[in-house]
Amino acid sequence: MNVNILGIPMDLGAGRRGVDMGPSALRNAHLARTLRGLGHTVCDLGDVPVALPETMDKHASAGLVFLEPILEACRAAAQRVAALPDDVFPITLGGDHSVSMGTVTGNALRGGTGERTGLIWVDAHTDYNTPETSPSGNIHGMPVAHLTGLGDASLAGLGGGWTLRPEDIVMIGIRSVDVRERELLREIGVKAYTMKDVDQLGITRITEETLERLSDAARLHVSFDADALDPSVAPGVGTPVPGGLTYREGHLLMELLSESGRVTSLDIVEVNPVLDTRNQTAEVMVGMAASLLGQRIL
Ligand code: DIR
Ligand code: MN
Ligand code: MN
Ligand code: MN
Repeated sequence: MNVNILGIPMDLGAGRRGVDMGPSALRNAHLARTLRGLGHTVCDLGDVPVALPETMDKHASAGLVFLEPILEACRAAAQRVAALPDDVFPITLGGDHSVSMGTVTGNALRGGTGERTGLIWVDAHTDYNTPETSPSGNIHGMPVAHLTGLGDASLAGLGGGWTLRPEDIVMIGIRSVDVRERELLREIGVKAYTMKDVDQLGITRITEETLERLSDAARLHVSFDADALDPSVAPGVGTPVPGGLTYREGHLLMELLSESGRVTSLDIVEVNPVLDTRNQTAEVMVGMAASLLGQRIL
C-alpha cells in the first residue's frame, strides 16, 4: 500500500501542553520504518503549520479556547488530506484530538461528498461536547459534535456543507463522558461501546458489529486516541482514565479491522511525550498502526 504520513503538531485544543510533540515522538518510534518493514511504500509529507500558544493570548471566544488557530490548522490538514490520490492510505499524527475535524473532513472529501464515510472513534472520551455543553472550553473534547454539524458554525463548516451522519459513527473504549455531553449523545443516537461493553461482549463481537453497522460506508476512518488504552499501557496522554483497553484488546481491534480490508485512513492522536516514560506510548501506538496495516503474529 502507499502510505502517507502527515503531522499536525498542535496542542491548542488540549488542556495541557505537550501533544504538539506527538508527531516527533511517533516518528522517533520508527513509524515509517516499521510500515516499510511490512512491505508498504511510505512517504512522510511533513507537518501542517500550527501556531504556537506562546505567541498568542489564551483567549476563548464563545466557549472555545484558541478557536481561530485551531480552525486554521484543521483547514490546512483537511486540504492536504483531501488532495491525496485515491490509492494513498493517510496516517495523520496529532496533536490533540481537535485535529480530527480536519483529517476526517479531508478524508471524507477525497471520495466526493456522494460517498459515505464511516468513523471508528477509539477513545476513553466521546469528544461530543459543543461550546455550550463543554465544561472546559477545550476543543479536543468537541471534534465529533462538530463533524456532525453541531456547535460552532466555522468548525462545523470545515467540510463546506459536508457533515458526518451520526449513524456512521461507532465509538469504542468509552469511559469518561461529561453530564451534558451524555444527554446530547443520547439525543443524537451515536453508537458507543463503553468499557463495560468491551468487558461483556469482547472486542471480536464489537468489531463484527461495528463493521456490520458501517457496511454501507465506502471509506472507513479510524481515529485512535492513545487514551483509549489503559494508562498502564499508554501513560503518555493528557487525560488518562483508568480501566482502558489492554494492550491485546487494542491490537486485536486493529488486527480484525485490518483483516476486513476496509479501513482507508488512520489518525494517531493525543500522544504526550512530556508525560510519557521513554517514549513508551508512541512505541505502543506505532505497534497499533502496524497491526492495522497488516502486521501478523504468524
Ligand atoms: C473533557 C475531556 N470531556 C472535555 N475530553 C478529552 O474537556 O471536554 N480528553 N477529550 O482527552
Ligand atoms: Mn479524543
Ligand atoms: Mn480521549
Ligand atoms: Mn482528548
